[in-house]
Amino acid sequence: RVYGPSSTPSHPLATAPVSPPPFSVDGFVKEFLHELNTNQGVALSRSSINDQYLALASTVKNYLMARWLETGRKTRESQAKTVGYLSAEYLLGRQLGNALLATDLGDIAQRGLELCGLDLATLRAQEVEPGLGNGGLGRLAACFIDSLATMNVPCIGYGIRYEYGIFRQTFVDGRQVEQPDTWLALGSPWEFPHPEASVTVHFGGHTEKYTDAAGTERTRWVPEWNVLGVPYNYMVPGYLNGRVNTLRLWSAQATQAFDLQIFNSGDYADAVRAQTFAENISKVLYPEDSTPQGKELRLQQQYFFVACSLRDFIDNELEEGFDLHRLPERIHFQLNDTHPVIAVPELMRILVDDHGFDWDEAWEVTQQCFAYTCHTLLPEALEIWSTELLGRLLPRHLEIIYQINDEFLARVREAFPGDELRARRMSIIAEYPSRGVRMAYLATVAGTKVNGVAELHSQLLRDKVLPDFSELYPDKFTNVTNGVTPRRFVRMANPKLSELITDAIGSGWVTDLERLRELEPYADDPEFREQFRAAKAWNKSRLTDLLAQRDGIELPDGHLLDVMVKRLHEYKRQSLKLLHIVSLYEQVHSGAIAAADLTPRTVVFGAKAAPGYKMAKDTIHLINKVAAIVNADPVLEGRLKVAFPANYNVTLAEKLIPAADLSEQISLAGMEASGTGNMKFALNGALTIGTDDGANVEIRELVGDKHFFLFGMSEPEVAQLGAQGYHPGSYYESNPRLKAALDLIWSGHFSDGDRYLFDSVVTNLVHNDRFMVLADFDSYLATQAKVEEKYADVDAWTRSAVLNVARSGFFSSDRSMRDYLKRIWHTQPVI
Ligand code: B1N
Repeated sequence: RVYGPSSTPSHPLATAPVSPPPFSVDGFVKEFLHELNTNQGVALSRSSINDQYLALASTVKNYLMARWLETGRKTRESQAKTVGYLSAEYLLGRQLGNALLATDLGDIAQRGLELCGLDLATLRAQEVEPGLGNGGLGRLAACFIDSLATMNVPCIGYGIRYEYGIFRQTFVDGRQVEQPDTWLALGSPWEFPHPEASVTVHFGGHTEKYTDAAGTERTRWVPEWNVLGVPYNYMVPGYLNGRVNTLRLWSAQATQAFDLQIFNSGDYADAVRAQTFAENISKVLYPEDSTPQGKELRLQQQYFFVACSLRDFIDNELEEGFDLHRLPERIHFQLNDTHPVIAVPELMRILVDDHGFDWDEAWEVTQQCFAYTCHTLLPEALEIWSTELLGRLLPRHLEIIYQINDEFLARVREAFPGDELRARRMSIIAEYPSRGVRMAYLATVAGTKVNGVAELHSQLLRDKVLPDFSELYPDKFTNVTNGVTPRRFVRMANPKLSELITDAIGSGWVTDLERLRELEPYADDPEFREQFRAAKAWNKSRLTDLLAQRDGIELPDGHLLDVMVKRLHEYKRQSLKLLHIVSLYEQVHSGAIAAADLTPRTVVFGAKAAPGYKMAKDTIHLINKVAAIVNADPVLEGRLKVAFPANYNVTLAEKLIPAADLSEQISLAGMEASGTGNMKFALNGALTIGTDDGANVEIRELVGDKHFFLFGMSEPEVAQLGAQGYHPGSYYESNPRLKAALDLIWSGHFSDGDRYLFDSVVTNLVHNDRFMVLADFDSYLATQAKVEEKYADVDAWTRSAVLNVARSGFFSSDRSMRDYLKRIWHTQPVI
């Protein structure tokens, strides 16, 4: 192994710190050229942009290296408890800009590259972002590890190094077509593979009873096949604080034993197939969001990365001489949704089968090592693994889960004697519609804490999803409202606004976002407002340039920029935004309103649909069709425009969000667990039009009703309407404006006369409408009218925008991390 004392030689130089290159333009240039020549093997005059980007990345890494090694030493020495963040997704975004910011090398790099005749922005644009996540859940993990590094908290992020991340979205005739994300193709300068520290992960087979030397009956797992997990380390630099934490992502490889066995049977082709089979495990990210797929490969992925990660941490502990009974003092594993929950029986297996713990002792330790974050309320998003599949893939783990469940149900029966219905409801094993393991229940039983991701979500989690559990363990439940990193999403993405803020209140806000409060008085300062508008205008023109070059989209000047970017999902209600657009179009063409009376508005969509989610893909197709008609319409020229750049990702978000005037957060109340895009928009000075859902509730409370456009039913109203029976058809019949918009789509107006193309979308809304789009339509349009009224008053609008920034400091992921530290992990920064 590479880690640990056994591999540390005693030579005095062994612990000498490496020194970073000199922090000067000359030092930088020297290092850059050295990297270009020695790593890329080219002279500057013969180098490609990719060579230059890779050399620049290496140069910046060299500045971080001493700090990374020093962080490792300090953490070991302090013996502090570490946070082990277990997540199947990390949606990191580009690394270079963030590393330059964390090291304060931006200016030096820019000047140094200029001396070489190169342009920093061009090299930055060469980076392909690691898209190892789908949406909010993966991006949240990336924000959290950024905050922990910045706050000097020891953390190791564990996950999967997918060879293909989230697909690249293209549009062909308005339809989504997925292309593989080849993020590794041009080199991956940010990772450090350690094949010598690989871990073997077992699958399949059966279990056996045996009697050990002490005469105790024990169980062992006799697995059938295995794969290797190869760790790849990534630096997670804190902001200007010298700390660099580690993200360790696992890649699957065939083990030699596996190959040889088949190889010896003489079938070369089979041996190669075996290798492909093993490597499939980390091949591709499942592109589902909020609705996981119950596929065998997905369970393999989950167990693969969790087994590697536990093994990695535990082996290290043993090498450093720690006793596994003390594991809870050394680590708290945070389970990012149910995807890593198989870690619970895995830790039990390690302690009981591999280290001879007795069951109760092992359960005591295990229970203290985990906490669980739930990210959803959608029933279909709660993972249940069939016992047939689990038993086939992980027979020992299924036995352990049964035993955990037996003891848990005994406890339930003790607490509620005679209440057999309750015991059945709470069983970790579901019996209907078929036998399966409810991973959320397992996590709740096993963890020290269960948290939701916004106040409303945590309350609904307690009251509606896990009510029996919150009755049994009232103290287990807590809330931690999500947050976003101000480094990437304000300081880096919005340099003009950052400069303005820093000029006004100093630079402390970057690591202490509540200090944005000090901006409040500036909302009444006309000169500040003018500068604030200038920053917004700069962001819009930067976006205009980008979209022209990236997508051939032309953004008109001077429009209200109305942005809805997030995964395409029925509950998020992109269809409501679309009906708004269609209705404006219809009203103008039916003569109900004059085009000249419309507030000039450009609506920007960004959304990927899960490849198997038909309704979502149809909605994308319809948005593109409506956009084509609206944008080509001379009557609406200069008044209404719809832009749908393909392949929305972190990189695009960084340019799009700072340019927005209006943030669309229009999910049906009670459906969006938190949302984090909503926070990014508010922090960048957009006003929100939103329902009382997820973190919108807290945004509105903080920024104030006057600076937030609330519409739609509240969660209790939604529940009531559902209970009394919701009939979307009655809204269609009774609201002429709504009917006209839906009929226009139905008539084939946006589909070259084809009445059937979007029939499923419209029929679904009129006859089913699970997310009550029609019920909220009226309120949404009325509130959009208020948006327009306010937008006409430039000063009032800007004032509200400034106050949105000033009052959104709460939504820093630093604050989220402080809450986790206090309420869940009980660990301290290491200085
Ligand atoms: O997690 C985000 C929240 O801000 C969003 O409201 C929430 O929708 C999102 C299975 C998920 N919940 N569940 C998922 C993703 C992938 C997958 O395979 C579920 N993502 C969320 C952060 O808390």
